[in-house]
Amino acid sequence: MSDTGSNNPTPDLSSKGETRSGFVGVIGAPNAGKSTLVNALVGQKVAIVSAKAQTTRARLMGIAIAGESQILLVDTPGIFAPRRRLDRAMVAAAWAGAEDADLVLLVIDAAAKLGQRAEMILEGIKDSTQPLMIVLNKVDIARREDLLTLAATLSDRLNPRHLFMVSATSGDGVGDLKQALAGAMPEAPWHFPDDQLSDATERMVAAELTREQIYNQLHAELPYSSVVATEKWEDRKDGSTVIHQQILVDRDSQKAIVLGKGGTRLKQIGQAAREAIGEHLGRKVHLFLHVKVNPRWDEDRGLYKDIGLEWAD
Ligand SMILES: Nc1nc2c(ncn2[C@@H]2O[C@H](COP(=O)(O)OP(=O)(O)OP(=O)(O)O)[C@@H](O)[C@H]2O)c(=O)[nH]1
Ligand SMILES: [Mg+2]
Repeated sequence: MSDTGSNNPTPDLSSKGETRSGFVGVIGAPNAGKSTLVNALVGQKVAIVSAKAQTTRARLMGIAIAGESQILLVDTPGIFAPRRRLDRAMVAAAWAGAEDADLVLLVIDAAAKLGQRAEMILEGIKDSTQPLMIVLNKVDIARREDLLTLAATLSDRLNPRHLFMVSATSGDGVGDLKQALAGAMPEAPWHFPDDQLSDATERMVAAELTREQIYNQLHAELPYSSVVATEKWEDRKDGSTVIHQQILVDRDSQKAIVLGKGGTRLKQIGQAAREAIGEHLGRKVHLFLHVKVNPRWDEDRGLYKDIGLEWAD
């Protein structure tokens, strides 16, 4: 993942009017591959990814550079019919990511049917005023005839500026997409230093990396019933960092699952997360995970701020 807060100055090409920079709202149904695609465009992992739907919870910006263009990719939570307050906040964050953008990039899972969720999004963006590009993702596992039908249907209904067929995992077609995005950015000075890859703070990234392990190592509904909060962060003189994170779950039975037999599951989650966080920070990390039951974490305003979400009424 990227490092943030760099002090490097932005190259001063702006005075000659040569640079381009703008925001791309990356939206789509859960699991369409938005975060994988943002990582592929940036060229580094800035967003966590999992095989489970509803992995991304808050907006996160990944920064890609192509020639003189700085492409600010706003990865958003998948759009679905919200139930809980957290769901509402996630869906609101997704639409806000599209509203504020210079261009909307709609990501469709070409290996799945255009379901109810995709329909909801098509309805939602049909009247948006920004230019639209469509990505049919997962071409590596989609059927060719489905791709052609899907492309025709979507072009007909949404009249996008471009439609791309890509595989975010293999990288197929991603270069062409990046070039098109670069060319579509408005002329503007770069908004961020040229070595910054994301807008997430180290704390947020660390919490996300632990959550990614929860998604990867635990099954069923558990990931959706949990949240990772940072309790304590200490950068030590010896160059290492001590991080205490709390994993909040809804129920006692879930706490038992996260802990595993004799605490083995939590240990594995902690080990994998510590390695990932250490690699991201580029220094030694001491990670302490605490599991706490709080059936009302979903209603805790402070937590929303912690994970980068607006409180949804
Ligand atoms: N075969 C294949 N799998 C892909 C591709 N792109 C993404 N995936 C997989 O699809 C799953 C979901 O990917 P994510 O990037 O987390 O999807 P997302 O749209 O960000 O999902 P949410 O954050 O839940 O909305 C992961 O298992 C990815 O590895 C692709 O091009 N081909
Ligand atoms: Mg995602």
